[in-house]
Amino acid sequence: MRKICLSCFLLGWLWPVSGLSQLMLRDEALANPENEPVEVHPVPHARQLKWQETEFYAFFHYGMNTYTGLEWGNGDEDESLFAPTAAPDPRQWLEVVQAAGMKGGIAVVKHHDGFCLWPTETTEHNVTRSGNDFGRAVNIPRDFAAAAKELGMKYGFYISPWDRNSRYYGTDKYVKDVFLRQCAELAQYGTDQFEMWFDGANGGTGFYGGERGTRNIDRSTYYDVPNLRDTVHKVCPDCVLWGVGGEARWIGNEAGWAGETNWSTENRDYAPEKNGMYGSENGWFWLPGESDAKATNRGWFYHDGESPLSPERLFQMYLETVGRNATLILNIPPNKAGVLPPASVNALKGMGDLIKKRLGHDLALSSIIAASEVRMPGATRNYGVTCMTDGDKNTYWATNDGTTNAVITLTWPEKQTVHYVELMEPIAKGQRIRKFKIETSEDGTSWTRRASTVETTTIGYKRIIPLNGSTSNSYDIGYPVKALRVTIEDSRACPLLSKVGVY
Ligand code: FUL
Repeated sequence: MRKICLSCFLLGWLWPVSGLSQLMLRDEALANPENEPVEVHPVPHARQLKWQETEFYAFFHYGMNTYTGLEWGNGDEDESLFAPTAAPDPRQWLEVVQAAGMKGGIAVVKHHDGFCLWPTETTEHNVTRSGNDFGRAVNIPRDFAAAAKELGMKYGFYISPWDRNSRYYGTDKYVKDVFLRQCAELAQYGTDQFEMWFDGANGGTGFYGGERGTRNIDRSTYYDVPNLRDTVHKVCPDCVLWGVGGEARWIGNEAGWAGETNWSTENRDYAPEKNGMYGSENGWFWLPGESDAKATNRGWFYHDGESPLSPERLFQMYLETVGRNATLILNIPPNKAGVLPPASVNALKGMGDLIKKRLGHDLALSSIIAASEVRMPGATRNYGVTCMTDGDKNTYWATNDGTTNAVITLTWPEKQTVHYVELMEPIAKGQRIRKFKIETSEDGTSWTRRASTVETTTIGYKRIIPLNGSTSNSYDIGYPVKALRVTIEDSRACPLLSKVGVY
């Protein structure tokens, strides 16, 4: 020890000071040759990143309840009640939602009633005992996954952990021999599932193999979540386990609404109904929000007489979820023939048209863009302003370390009419920005603040700001602008943006 200290001392004494600092500089440059900003932790797992990029996808509640008219079957329904009036067509489901701009979908393959929409070996309560040939031929996970792959869409399954039919529910045997095996069986239809939806509704009254009664479980321990996650990830490495699985969080309501301030970080003991909508700035885990909402006016399952919400209302939901750093999983129930009814098809098409019309033509691409500061480039990459308009999610504009505010200005040779501003952070580096504002100018010199009633706090993966401040009446005549500026007023570390869009 003494010897080491002595040699350190001698080295320090003999080594010329400039030589030592040069060495240190060289080492630092070697450690970070691209001058990349350091992450602000927690950061998303690679599978959470891919999941977030799915942004907007469908939920399809179809099953025993479609034929009984219930929302929560008790588990004692006779299998013969499942009797589709035609061959269910998951490809039609996905084609319709793809036309509305969705990138994928999640099919319910077992709801709380325990009836399985594929020929499982784990229970007799499945399609093979259904009431007609159409029913007996059903295999939703197989057909849904195959159609998604053909259409280039993402797919996943809702498989209810709670099973009101199983006699084993409440025991370890259920978790091991029924539930985990069912999850494993689903992998035979595809291992590239992007999400498994593990519903938070768990335990209560049910049929339970004829014993009937109430079975309560402690959902924080019962499903052996670490083992569940390992088991699923071993076969489906990109599959995010929503809800009980703890890799994405419920937004806390079923209204298609996320908080204007919405952090993707959370603590394990958070209360969904209270802070699901907002997340926690200093949360310990990356736990991004997903908003589940109905596109129709009745239940999650199909009910005779139901009607879809208007395209305007659905567009509002889009702004209030995808536009607020959450993903939107929008439910459209297939009917008794196993297809999406014409009224829903039209409403979704209307929604898709609004998204395309209002957010499809990015005026930022024809602007001259400048920033108050640009980070020093690295050996082969730069962090310049064009990184925000190049359409490449892997490039981003950045400031130097130590800077936590900046101004980005977009100018057009001719006046433009603008309605929305879209901002995206490269969240692989953590969610950083905590306050910003947007202003427009008609002459390039005097500025007016827009969306002043909106909390312009977090951005996250994506934020869409209606400049008139209203998501329900967001498409008015728009503002004529010669220039628009985004001022980042506070950030947890140097701010980064991978996109600025203006519509
Ligand atoms: C809830 C369930 O209880 C509903 O039936 C539905 O599946 C919804 C998406 O999640 O927790």
